[in-house]
Amino acid sequence: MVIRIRQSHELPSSEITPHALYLRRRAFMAGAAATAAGVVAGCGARTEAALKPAEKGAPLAAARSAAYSVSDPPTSWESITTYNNFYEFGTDKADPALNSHTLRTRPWSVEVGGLCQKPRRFDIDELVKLAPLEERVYALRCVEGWSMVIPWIGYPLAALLQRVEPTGAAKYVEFQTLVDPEQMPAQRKSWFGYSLDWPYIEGLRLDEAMHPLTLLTVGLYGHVLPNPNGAPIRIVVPWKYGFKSAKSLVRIRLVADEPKTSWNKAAPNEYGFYSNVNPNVDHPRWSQATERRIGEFRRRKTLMFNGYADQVASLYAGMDLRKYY
Ligand SMILES: Nc1nc2c(c(=O)[nH]1)N[C@H]1C(S)=C(S)[C@@H](COP(=O)(O)O)O[C@H]1N2
Ligand SMILES: [Mo]
Repeated sequence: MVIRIRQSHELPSSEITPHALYLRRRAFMAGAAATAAGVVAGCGARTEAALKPAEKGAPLAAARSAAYSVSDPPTSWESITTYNNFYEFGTDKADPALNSHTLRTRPWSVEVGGLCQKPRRFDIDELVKLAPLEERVYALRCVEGWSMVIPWIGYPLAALLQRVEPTGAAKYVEFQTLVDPEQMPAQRKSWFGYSLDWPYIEGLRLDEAMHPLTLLTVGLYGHVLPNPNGAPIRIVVPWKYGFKSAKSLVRIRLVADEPKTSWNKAAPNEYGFYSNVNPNVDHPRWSQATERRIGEFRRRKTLMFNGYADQVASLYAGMDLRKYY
């Protein structure tokens, strides 16, 4: 039996760790009982540490884009930086805030390559200046059934992809997160005995990647991106479940075939490649009709494509969204 230790944390996380529970159960069934017991011990030790919101890093100036912002009030900095999914630092919501101080975000570079005319490596400080920064207040809907409203800073991924000139053979884009167990403790083999395969891989169809809503993201709330949110650079795809928005990217590749993405590999019947937010297609283990907006009391209805249907529905014209979930 796996016992959950309550975190000393303002948000009750008990009902909303289905990603983690799945992996935990899978590891358990594979005979990793000893490791599972270790998890409990580890959690107990960590509850001693106080959970603090991320310190604000360097300010990052960006004008708010009205056209690409929702009007809902943004979730607090504290919640956005202490209630995270970032499995490289552990599977509990508080783990990224407690453990991500070991991530070094300078020097940092991102290799952009694959099927393109001008593949190259970009230094992070060059990437931040590659296109005008905008603030965009986006809704984020996690597949687990909670949501936030987050004022990101970045620019469309399209601006970067155009620089490298994708060839006609490029049909998809693959995103890779850093692998470094020294910096990302949950990548150590000894950590839990269950987790995802590293690197964390996500992907989009090329037209999705080129859509103006798809944001290459380097900041949050007027400051550089804090570590728990995927510093120094991540992708944000607001009409898809949050796990599509891969953090701490080191590699972006243009490819011909649909990338083999981490969550899809872990549980293909639960997490499809597309993973568009869709209240009409339930997860095999729970309904997707409603969500809990962090900071609100009552659940609210989940909107088709997370409220971005006007802008993105045409990308999926003629596709059976039950098949391509
Ligand atoms: N590399 C990496 N990226 C990731 C994840 C992760 O575990 N590792 N979790 C995803 C999930 S499930 C969600 S909901 C969002 C959460 O983003 P946030 O913590 O900035 O709100 O990040 C996504 N990106
Ligand atoms: Mo998520």
